[in-house]
Amino acid sequence: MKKALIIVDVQNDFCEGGSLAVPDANQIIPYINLLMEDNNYDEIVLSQDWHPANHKSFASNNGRKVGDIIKLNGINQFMWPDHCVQNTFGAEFQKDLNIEKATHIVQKGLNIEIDSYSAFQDNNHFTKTDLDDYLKSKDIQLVEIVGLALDYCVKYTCLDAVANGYLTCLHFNGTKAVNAKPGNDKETIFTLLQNGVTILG
Ligand code: VGL
Ligand code: ZN
Repeated sequence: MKKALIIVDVQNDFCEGGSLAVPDANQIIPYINLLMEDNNYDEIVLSQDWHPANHKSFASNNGRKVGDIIKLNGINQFMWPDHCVQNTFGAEFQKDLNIEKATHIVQKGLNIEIDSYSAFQDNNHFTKTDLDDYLKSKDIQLVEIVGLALDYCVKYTCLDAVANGYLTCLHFNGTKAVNAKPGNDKETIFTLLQNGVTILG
């Protein structure tokens, strides 16, 4: 059975010092590097949040405060700080992540009207990225998922991986949540388990 590692959004803005820093994000990087050394993944995919500067998920582009929730094309949209703007340092992969073995990059969040947490599709389910077609073309049946942030992009990437028919595993040591409220990790893991995701150490 062919297997892929999907590394979600390990980019400067989500890491230490970034504009949307995930607490302890940098701790997962050595773990992810070891996974790539120790396993013979058939494919290693990097997802990259890649927003235009005028993206409507940014509070600054709506005259809102970070943390507000607005309706965007009929669905709730959390207002984020500006982050992962195309061709900026914040959007680059964190330098300690070993990206040499990556075989494919999926960029998401390019449409200013719709956010995209999942690496497979946008939040409105209007447009798919090329990730599913890519993995199917390579005969991948099992995906292991790591990256940032557990409660947003990692969660929705895991759920879509199951929905698209992959045996789906999340490495708990390879992910961190942006919302550090007590019980948040447990709640996310519970949802993932209920939906058929296997949680690994
Ligand atoms: C993410 C919020 C906004 C993520 C991306 O990678 O989890 N979170 N954009
Ligand atoms: Zn984003």
